[in-house]
Amino acid sequence: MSSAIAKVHALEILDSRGSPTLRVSVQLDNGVLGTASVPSGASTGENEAVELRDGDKARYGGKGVLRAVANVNEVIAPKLVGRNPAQQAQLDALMLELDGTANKSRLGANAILGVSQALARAAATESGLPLYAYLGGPGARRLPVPQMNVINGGKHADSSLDFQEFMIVPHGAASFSEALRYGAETFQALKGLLHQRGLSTAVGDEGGFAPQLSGNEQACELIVEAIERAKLRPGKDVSIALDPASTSFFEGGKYHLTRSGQGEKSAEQMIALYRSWIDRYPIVSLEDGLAENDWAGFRALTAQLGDRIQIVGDDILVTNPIYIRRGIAEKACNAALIKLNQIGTVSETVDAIALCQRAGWGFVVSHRSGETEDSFIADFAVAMGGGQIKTGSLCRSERIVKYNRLLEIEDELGPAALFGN
Ligand code: 2PG
Ligand code: MG
Repeated sequence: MSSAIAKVHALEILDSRGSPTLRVSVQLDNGVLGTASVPSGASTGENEAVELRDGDKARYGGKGVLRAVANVNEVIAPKLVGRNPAQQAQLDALMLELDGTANKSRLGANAILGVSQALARAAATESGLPLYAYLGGPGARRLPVPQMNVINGGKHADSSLDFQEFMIVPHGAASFSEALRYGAETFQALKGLLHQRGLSTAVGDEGGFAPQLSGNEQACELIVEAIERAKLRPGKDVSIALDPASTSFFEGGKYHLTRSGQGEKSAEQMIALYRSWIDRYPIVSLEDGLAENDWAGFRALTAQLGDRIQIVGDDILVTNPIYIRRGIAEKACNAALIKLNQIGTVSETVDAIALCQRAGWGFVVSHRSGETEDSFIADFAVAMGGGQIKTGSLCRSERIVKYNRLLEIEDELGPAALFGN
């Protein structure tokens, strides 16, 4: 006899930016407990599922989540009590039905996701399996190559950079733990380099440095130098991934590189810029190189550069099967960023990934810029087996907790562990 859900309870907690979010716990009648905390983005896509906030300016500047908390405790919980926690798909569908909107705006995707993830945790514990094995089955053993955001700009930092994320990708390592070391050593080398040049080593939202550089390109130069300083080989041991998050500087049909003083550019000019960078720097992946509604631009970008690097859609696809299907049909990208809270349930996220897999696309399981001490995505990345994760820099515990969880999983798998894609 499997255990039934006895209690579902949500609490308002704070995320890594000090903004409110939810923690949800699901308790079973045999005492097993599963908890999950919900992340929050800053550079959000307009088609993401709705993060329900109170709008009451008297609390947290309107960012409180007490309505979402109440939706869990008063609307969702009574419907889940007595149900079997292992019925993830049915329970996720039940919450969608309770919500009744296309974008989860009634109950809030934050409320629904917290419950969905806590259910998975409780069911995993109940079944005696670690989360990655419960969600991924007995074959789940592929540790992901991390995209580590070591220089922050855009909406994540007050730096001089228009582009949001300059990441290092230690794909040349033989194992996850070795890759983590490559990343951490490059991060420390970069710190030394910035310090030496009199540049700030203060960090942005995802723990990457946020210096005042002369332009976006200088970030790539510094990273290559840091990789070499760490006695690693650029392009062989460690490469570069970019997430310009271009939606955030797109206005009136143009890309405005205002902060760096590079003026305004058309989609074609942006593609030319990326091509020139790819020629000169070891770039392997480009996420949101163009804005979320620039489908024509994305098609051109993928047609021109998609055979050289991974073209990842984040804001344009929002982990939503509707947009991923369109992206596949139009060849707008060749990979998707996967964020559970963009779509709002574990089941729908798994569906989104299945679409990518069937199309031969890559996918990158990702954190948000506002995170918590929850390491769910580490297990989720191994469960889904795509071989890629993006979870921030090599400092700040809300980022490191994911890396440390991956180390634990690697250790547990022992020689069965695989690395990369
Ligand atoms: C992104 C994310 C995560 P945010 O654009 O990929 O790095 O940022 O969570 O602010 O949307
Ligand atoms: Mg992005």
